[in-house]
Amino acid sequence: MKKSTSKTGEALDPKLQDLQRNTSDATDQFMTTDHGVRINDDNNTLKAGERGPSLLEDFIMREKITHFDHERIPERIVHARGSAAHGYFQVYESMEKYTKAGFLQDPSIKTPVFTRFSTVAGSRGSTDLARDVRGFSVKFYTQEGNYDLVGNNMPVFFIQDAMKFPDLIHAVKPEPHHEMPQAASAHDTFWDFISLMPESMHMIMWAMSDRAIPRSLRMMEGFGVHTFRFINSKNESHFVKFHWKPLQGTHSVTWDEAQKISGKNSDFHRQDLWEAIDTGNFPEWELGVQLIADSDEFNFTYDLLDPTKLVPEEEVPVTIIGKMVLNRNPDNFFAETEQVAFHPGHLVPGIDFTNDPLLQGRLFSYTDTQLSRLGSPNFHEIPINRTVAPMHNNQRDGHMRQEINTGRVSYQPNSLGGGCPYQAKMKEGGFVSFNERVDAQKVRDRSESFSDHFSQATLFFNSQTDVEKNHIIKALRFELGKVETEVIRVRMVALLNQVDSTLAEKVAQGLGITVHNPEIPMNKGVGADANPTKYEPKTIPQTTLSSDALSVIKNPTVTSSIKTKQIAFICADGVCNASLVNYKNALEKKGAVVKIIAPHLGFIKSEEGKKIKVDQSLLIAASVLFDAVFIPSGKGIVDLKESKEVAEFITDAFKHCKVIGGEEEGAALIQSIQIVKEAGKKLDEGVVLNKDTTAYIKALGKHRFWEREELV
Ligand code: HDE
Repeated sequence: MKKSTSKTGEALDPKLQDLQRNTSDATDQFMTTDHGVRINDDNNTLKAGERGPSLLEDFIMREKITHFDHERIPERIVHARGSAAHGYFQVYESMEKYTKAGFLQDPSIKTPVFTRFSTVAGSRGSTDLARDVRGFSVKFYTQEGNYDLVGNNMPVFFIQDAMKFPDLIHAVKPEPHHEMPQAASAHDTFWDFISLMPESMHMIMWAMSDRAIPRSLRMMEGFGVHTFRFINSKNESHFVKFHWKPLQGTHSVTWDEAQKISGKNSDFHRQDLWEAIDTGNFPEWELGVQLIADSDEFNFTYDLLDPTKLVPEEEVPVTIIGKMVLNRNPDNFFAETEQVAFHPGHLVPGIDFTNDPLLQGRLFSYTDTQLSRLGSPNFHEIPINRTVAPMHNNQRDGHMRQEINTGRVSYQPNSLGGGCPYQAKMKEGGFVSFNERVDAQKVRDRSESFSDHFSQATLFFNSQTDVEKNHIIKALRFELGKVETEVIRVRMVALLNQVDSTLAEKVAQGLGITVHNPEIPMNKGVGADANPTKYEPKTIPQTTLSSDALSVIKNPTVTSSIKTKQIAFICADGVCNASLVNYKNALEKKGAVVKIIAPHLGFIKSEEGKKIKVDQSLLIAASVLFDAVFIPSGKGIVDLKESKEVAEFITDAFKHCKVIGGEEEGAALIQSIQIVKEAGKKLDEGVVLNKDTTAYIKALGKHRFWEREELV
């Protein structure tokens, strides 16, 4: 076993390293078979004569091909497309008052984590920039066992009961007859289902918002979604909602950009995460909790067990309790990112579930799915899944068992093994479920307290800025525009009308229909729905409340730091080196990443005769892959006036409200682009022409100039 330190991160805990880095390094080693026999020829099969048939006895060739034939395992049914990294979590202050969880007690302890981000609907090879929810799963390797916080980048979910999950996923996945479309909810079956599920309306607002198209996996919030419990050493319970707040700020791209990025670089998010960690710009999130006393359970207008509801931060503030830093890329995608098995039921003492019926169903699903995905109940022995806590029990055998259990005892109680392994009392760290009183009749039903499907959807819509509202309207027009069955659109617009009448009207306008088409009854097509009236949208007074934390643009986690922002410098032979270097140095000093883009790869020659290395040619680069663009001065820049790629670059950057800067010839070139010309005097401060580097950097700190959308 190789003992190594991370290339960019901190030295690993040696114990964790042994358990989880079952790495092998072939440097200076002979090639062997799987069984250690040195291989003499890896290029030719064993044949009867040079031109003769291959021989069955060629065990070397058979072993190689057999292994290859079995290289694939089933991808995850949901969240198949993912990217992950190692890091650590550290609590700021002891949380002893609320929880006895060991990793939340001591601020000096760094608990190793492995965090996997994912999209939900697409297959393993699908694009990163699909409009979708993002998974946000964190495995904490604590001294008391593994704790998994398996959340999303949105704080609520589409459905209230696990029973509906297969239906939701069947509806959103590519349609079964022709397997289209890939990684997209913009098709009939998804919206058919949603239009008959009013409980999904709050989540639909999130999924149609910019949250569904993040700029980077590093720039997303994360949420535990369900309400959990913290349990302290006195066995007192508090309800808890988990939040991850990115210290890089929360940012999104526009839908037009997302679609173009999918074409230009479908690994955009994966590459961004990898490169940030590789270059030492470790992404960081703070962990926040909303804590609610047990006695306050019923003091809300919604049910804490309902996963389609959030607790507004204005009602219960988020207390920041610690920080996660991701500082090491995986060594091997398959061994780590693909084989990691998360489970909301991986708990440690001090954290417990609630009766949220969606969470309860998940507790069954995650082990069950690993059995078919990883193929054996021994998936906990795969290095990435191993606990760092001592592990002893009487589970035995099964496919691919790694551990060699010694002795004759594999049962409890026993006297032959001295009663080992012992059960642990609560004070010895044994997990004891919270002793919640449950006194009820068996029913297959839903609580009446889950029946308001619209108030928080309205709250979310109310909380958005006009720009964000507009993005939601456009997203709905796009998605429903791709739906071919008219009745589905009509039903959807009627549901949206329960959320916000202006929203419904604007979406309807785009679809060329009217709200409330009286000829089509709401539940037509519902078929054998056992209880259609229950699912029929109820008209309820629309709330006027709003919450700033729900808007990305108003979000307090937005930072003005320009660290890791990608800036395209459009250059050509004859660029002014002084102008280029002045800006490049100023930006790099603040942590931005500058790439030199020119008509051809290799080198260009500046006005001053200096050789400048080109990072990307105009053929490969595109505005959508960058956060901002700058064109330096220089006589040679004038030649770029005829370039269609440059015109498209600036036009897209302008349309997507990005910062555009230029000096002298560069500024003149920008002003000559049609879309900039048309804006005339109405140019905003994001177009920084013939100003100093400070003005450009200040503009970059704003991320986007959304007011420009009106001009476009
Ligand atoms: Fe999952 N979910 N889920 N889910 N989920 C899986 O587990 C499931 C739900 C989430 O990076 C699967 O190992 C059911 C909510 C994430 O590896 C599967 C229900 C939330 C990931 C599964 C839900 C999530 C998964 C597929 C309804 C947000 C990726 C492969 C009761 C809080 C984990 C696997 C990773 C993965 C089932 C609902 C988040 C099939 C039955 C709500 C982030 O077991």
